[in-house]
Amino acid sequence: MKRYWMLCIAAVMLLPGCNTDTETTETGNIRQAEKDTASIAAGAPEAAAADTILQAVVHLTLTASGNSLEEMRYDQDTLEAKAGALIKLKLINEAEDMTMVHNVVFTAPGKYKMVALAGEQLGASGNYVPDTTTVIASSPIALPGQTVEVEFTAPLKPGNYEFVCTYPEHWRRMHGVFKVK
Ligand SMILES: [Cu+2]
Repeated sequence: MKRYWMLCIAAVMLLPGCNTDTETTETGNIRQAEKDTASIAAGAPEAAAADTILQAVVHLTLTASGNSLEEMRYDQDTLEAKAGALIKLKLINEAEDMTMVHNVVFTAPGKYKMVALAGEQLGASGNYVPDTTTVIASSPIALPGQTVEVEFTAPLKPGNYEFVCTYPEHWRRMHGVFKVK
């Protein structure tokens, strides 16, 4: 009986060491969970490939303004990101005129006009975004005064990709270069 109690005391004395181990494990699990969330948010196979390194996150804001076809514009003609980064882009539509409906669609190099014309053909029922591999990502439509968001993984291959508003006729003034480095 005496021996049994001795063992219990020894076990209690060892406990602080055990606690430290538990904390370390928990922190590890939390980090793993964050990583998983980032991969799911990106929703792309590239994200899974980058699983061992934390994916870089780039926050971008693009503002659309102007109240006519002649004045409408994005505030930037160039956006930049590292290859494979998780892009979190906000599109702010500052227009007040109800015809100024915008989106932002990221396309393969040299394809912005082709994608915009295909989107125009689809019309509102297709959200003005064609289902093609030349489209990398697209935001929802932002009505005047609205802000919308889009999240996607930047291409792994560096290059001068493009972005465009695919609402009918808007590609003429609303497009730019998406530099992936
Ligand atoms: Cu537009």
